Amino acid sequence: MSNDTISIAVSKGRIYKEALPLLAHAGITPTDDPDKCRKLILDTNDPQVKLIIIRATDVPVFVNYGAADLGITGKDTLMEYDGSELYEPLDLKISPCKLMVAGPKGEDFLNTKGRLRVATKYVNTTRRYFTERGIQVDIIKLYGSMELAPMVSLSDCIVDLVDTGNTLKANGLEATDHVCDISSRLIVNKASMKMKHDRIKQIISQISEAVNK
Ligand code: PRT
Ligand code: MG
Repeated sequence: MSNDTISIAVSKGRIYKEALPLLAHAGITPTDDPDKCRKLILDTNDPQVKLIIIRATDVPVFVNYGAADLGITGKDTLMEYDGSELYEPLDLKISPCKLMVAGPKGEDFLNTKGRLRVATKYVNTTRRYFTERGIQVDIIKLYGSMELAPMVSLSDCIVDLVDTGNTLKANGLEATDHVCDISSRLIVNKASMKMKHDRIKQIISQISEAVNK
């Protein structure tokens, strides 16, 4: 992409949809609909700005390597990614939820199990959380449907995102401990911040205005 183009990697799905009004406030409106076309790079009304629509976990990777100047993804994803070339200047306050420990309803698994088996997509955050509390755990990495793990005795509990709690409830689970609050963040590649400073600063301040409106 040309040197004066700004590319923004956005997590597809709910974060993309909730980010649209914030981007619009910064004068960025996609002219393609990712639900209707197969394009991975979307044009916008600003010929200098492109949106790259990718999986949440890939957003910090693209931005860390400078393949995108800016990125929008969940704090849950960012906590798992160890990138040295990223700034995180803005909490966008969209797609909020909580990262929670959850287990079979009514079971005191923290105190009755020996070495706890925890199924999660969030391996690093989960390890940090239990280590800080002096609790020894075996972590089982899953890529989805974590709620299933305790039901089939794959694990004693899970660490997963919870919004309404309906998914836990429907699967006989309950949240027991709060790991942290989650929302989506704007991230910036450090070199891009230097080289495209004026335009990026402008985008950050316009989005920030929309967040705090
Ligand atoms: O299955 P698919 O990947 O398409 O959808 P997804 O539900 O995983 O959401 P996606 O990928 O579009 O967006 C994921 C990002 O959205 C996460 O990284 C979070 O930052 C943010 N987010 C906010 C959530 C939720 N809320 C959320 N509730 N991501 C996932 N969920 C899931 C949760 O994992 C659980 O399975 O929704 C279910 C719980 O919802 P409740 O309302 O039943 O508690
Ligand atoms: Mg997902």
